Amino acid sequence: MSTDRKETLTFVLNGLMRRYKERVPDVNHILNAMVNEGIIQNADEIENDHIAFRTMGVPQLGIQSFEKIFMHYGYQKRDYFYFEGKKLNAYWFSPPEPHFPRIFVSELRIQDLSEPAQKIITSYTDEVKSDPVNDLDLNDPAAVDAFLHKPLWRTPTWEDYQILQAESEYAAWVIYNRYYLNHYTISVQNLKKGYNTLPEFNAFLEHTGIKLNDSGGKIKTSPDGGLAQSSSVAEMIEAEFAKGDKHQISGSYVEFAERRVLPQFRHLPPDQIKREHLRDGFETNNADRIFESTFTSQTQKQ
Ligand code: OOG
Ligand code: NI
Repeated sequence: MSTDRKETLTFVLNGLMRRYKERVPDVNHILNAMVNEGIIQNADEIENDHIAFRTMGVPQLGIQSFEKIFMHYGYQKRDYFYFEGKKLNAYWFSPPEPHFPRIFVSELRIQDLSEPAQKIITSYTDEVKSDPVNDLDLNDPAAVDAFLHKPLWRTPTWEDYQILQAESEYAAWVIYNRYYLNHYTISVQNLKKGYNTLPEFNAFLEHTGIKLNDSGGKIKTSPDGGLAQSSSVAEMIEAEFAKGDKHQISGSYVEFAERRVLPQFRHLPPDQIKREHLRDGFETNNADRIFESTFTSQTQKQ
């Protein structure tokens, strides 16, 4: 990969993280608590396991459009996931170099929704006449940064938001939040002893006042035991809808992941363990529950 592309990717990721930290005060709350606890000396030591985005699955948008951004920087498309109940498709993308985060991108299967919900969504997405990524100069870091943070369609009405939310919490999230970073993920397996497993790290998080998504239990574990994930409940943001209506809605959240050493590498001494020796990828049943971090069933729970 050329230096330019790597630099552009770094710029784009930094821009995403900057807005994300502003929108999700839990991020700095957790990082400060980790420093105070002596788990890390400073925030750059954190390994970001992956970041995630959500999209509307209409022909000119969706994964097929969005993925072109990160594939241009050397990301590779990996496994497909299908979420029947939530009416979603997703893929994960592996990074060009191991210090960059993996990316998880999902899209709403619009055609699986009711006729009225489809009409509402396309009334917004039809404003995007053609795939906007085709018109984007992917070698221009500022242009890509601006694209990821600009509205793709008009500001939704509160009424449309509520109708969508009653049928699909995911649809409501995307109609307002669009390509804002949905979450980043703190890797726990390389933290210091006492905090490097998910049960231990979660105990620390809850002690600092973080509310965890408990759908399917606070820790979601893959059947092979190699990938354990938890997430915070999304923080509420003040959203301004059409006609100046203001309401509190779900913003973004933080995830925590523990990847275990693959069986064939368990004989290696701990100081020789690298990313390629760990369980990679994602897990459908874990992901299915993690999506609910922005759902009312979690955010309105006392
Ligand atoms: C993504 C949920 C899935 C994971 O790591 O499996 C996920 C989302 O909420 O958009 O992040
Ligand atoms: Ni995730």
